[in-house]
Amino acid sequence: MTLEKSHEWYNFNLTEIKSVSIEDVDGDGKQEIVTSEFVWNGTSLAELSVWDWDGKTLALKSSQIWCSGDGTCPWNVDSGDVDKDGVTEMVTVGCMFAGIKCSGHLRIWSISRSPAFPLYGLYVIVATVAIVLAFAGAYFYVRKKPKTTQIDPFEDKPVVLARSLKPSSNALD
Ligand SMILES: [Ca+2]
Ligand SMILES: [Ca+2]
Repeated sequence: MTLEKSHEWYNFNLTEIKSVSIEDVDGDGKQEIVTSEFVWNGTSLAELSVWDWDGKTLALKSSQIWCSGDGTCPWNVDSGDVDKDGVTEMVTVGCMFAGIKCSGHLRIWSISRSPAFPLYGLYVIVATVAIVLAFAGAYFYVRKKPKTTQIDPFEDKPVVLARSLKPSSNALD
């Protein structure tokens, strides 16, 4: 077994990683490492972190800390497109104190996607310009191409419409 990467970090006084999930949670076609952490800064906090690992560099892409009550702890996280809308959800489950009782605590998260329209709009503009240029090129090509003969409808034989481009020696005659 080969260790590819080791990363240690803390937030506030205490950070405990409780669980991990691997999924493409931001829709960029690459899988992320999703972790849930218990964090303590005098109050119990929960943290959800999304990491990018490209084989060389581990980078934190997104994180969220929250407190929903005393003893908040995200014991587990899993990811998937739960509602089949094309966006991957991250689901954290854990516990918190509600009064004197310890309650289950489930949250559903997602990463907002940048709208695809700007890129789509760019494609439309490029395609439109290409089509206009193609038509313009074809138009000027056809116009510049000299017509040499045309059938005379009355005599039913070819007549010469375009003569030689060389100036005639008796052009002024
Ligand atoms: Ca991704
Ligand atoms: Ca979804």
